[in-house]
Amino acid sequence: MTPTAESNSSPAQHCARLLLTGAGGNLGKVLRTRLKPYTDTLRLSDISQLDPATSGEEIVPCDLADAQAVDALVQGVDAIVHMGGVSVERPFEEILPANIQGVYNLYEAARRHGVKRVVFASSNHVIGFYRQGQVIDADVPVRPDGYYGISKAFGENLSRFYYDRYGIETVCLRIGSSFPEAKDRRMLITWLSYDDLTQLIAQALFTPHVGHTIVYGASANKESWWDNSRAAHLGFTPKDNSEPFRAKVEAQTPLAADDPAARYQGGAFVKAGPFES
Ligand code: NAI
Ligand code: 15L
Repeated sequence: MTPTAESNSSPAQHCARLLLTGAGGNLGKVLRTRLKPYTDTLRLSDISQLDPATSGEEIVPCDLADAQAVDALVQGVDAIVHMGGVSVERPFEEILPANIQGVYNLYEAARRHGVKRVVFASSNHVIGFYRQGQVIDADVPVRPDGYYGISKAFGENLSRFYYDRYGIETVCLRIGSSFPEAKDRRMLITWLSYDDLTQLIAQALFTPHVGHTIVYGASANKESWWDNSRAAHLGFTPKDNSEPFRAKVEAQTPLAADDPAARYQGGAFVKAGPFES
């Protein structure tokens, strides 16, 4: 059984100190509660101010772009769930420090402090320029749909290097759309419920041998563009699906068929920019 926030994790799904970056973000706030059963101490970090620590928590504020601060942040943890960074398409100058320098700082700190497992929040925007309807697995060449997607591809490649060179295991989660509800037609396919996200992270943290794994993060939706057979060893078995949102979504006027947001898997991200002032 996969533990939930209401049940205790099994000894095999538990660690002494777990670091969650991006703890002040949308998913970070959800995971702050849901990851507690998996650890004695949940170390929470963000560049933004967090609610004060409660029992079993510690707060370590940190800018991921600050190498020294990241080194201190990572010291003493057993595993890392890395959700922090810029989470949408933005000018490259904003992406660079948080997502590129930041993920490098994190892996360098993990190497120095002997952390052996990272769960990295990648994104579907690594493959955003594949056509909607095309089914792809995690071995296809990346086709990022912007600087944000490029930064996530960098994180995937960096983590592969840190596995090959230093044996740090990483599961890269190519998360689809993790929100309370599927909000549009694309999200009927890309939606990942919070319960399924939590299960995916637990499997990524505690499956014994993951090496370097890339897995798509979507619930068991009626339609899927993503084939997770390459990540079957994680045993990720999504339980939810987006059908409860279908009627509300299908009442919306559809995008024109030739709208790039309706043609490509990355949706509206493929139309963002350029960012000249
Ligand atoms: P979010 O934007 O709500 O949270 C990101 C957090 O990172 C924020 O609290 C922000 O303050 C923090 N952050 C930004 N720059 C930072 C820096 N330089 N140093 C330290 N912290 C910094 O994003 P959300 O939705 O919670 O996503 C979490 C992660 O999952 C992100 O990495 C995002 O790219 C990824 N993801 C999320 C998806 C979703 O559907 N929510 C889909 C695909 C990927
Ligand atoms: C992402 O990577 C973003 O972080 C999130 O805010 C959504 O836009 C999601 O992808 C998506 O593609 O729906």
